[in-house]
Amino acid sequence: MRLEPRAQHRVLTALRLRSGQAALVFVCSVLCLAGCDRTDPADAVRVSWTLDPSPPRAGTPIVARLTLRDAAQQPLTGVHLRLEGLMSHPGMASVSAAVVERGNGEYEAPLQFTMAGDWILLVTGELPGGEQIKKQIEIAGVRPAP
Ligand SMILES: [Cu+2]
Repeated sequence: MRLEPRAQHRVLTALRLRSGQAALVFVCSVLCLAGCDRTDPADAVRVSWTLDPSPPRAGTPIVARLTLRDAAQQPLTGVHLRLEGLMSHPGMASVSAAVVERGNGEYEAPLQFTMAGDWILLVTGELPGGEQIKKQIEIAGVRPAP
C-alpha cells in the first residue's frame, strides 16, 4: 500500500527515535474501518503494539505484541483476537496469525511478512461482553528478505 509522504515520515521518525531498541513502541492512532459507530463501546479500546524484531524483514519470523486497554487505561483481558496482515495490491495473499493472550491486557501473535513494503495489520476481536472490535495498524517499510 502507498502511504502519504507525511504519514510515512511520522512512522520513520518513530523508528528513528527508537533506534537501538529491539522493539518499536508507540500508541498508534487507532483507526476505525468503515462502519465504525461513535457510540460503540469498542471505540474506547486502545491498542498499542510492538514488533520484535523491529523493523521487520520479509521472510523472517516476527512476534507482534499488542496491549489492549480501555478508556480508563485498565488492561482488557479475555479478548478473543484475530490478526491478519494485508497489502493493498491485487493478487497478494493475506497472512493470518494466531493470537495468544499473555495476561495483563497483553497479546502475542507470531507472524511472517511475505513481501517487503507497507502492510496493514488488521486486528479484529470480541470483548468478553460481546462487543466487536476492529482496528488497523500500519506497518510501513517492511524490509526485503535477507
Ligand atoms: Cu505485496
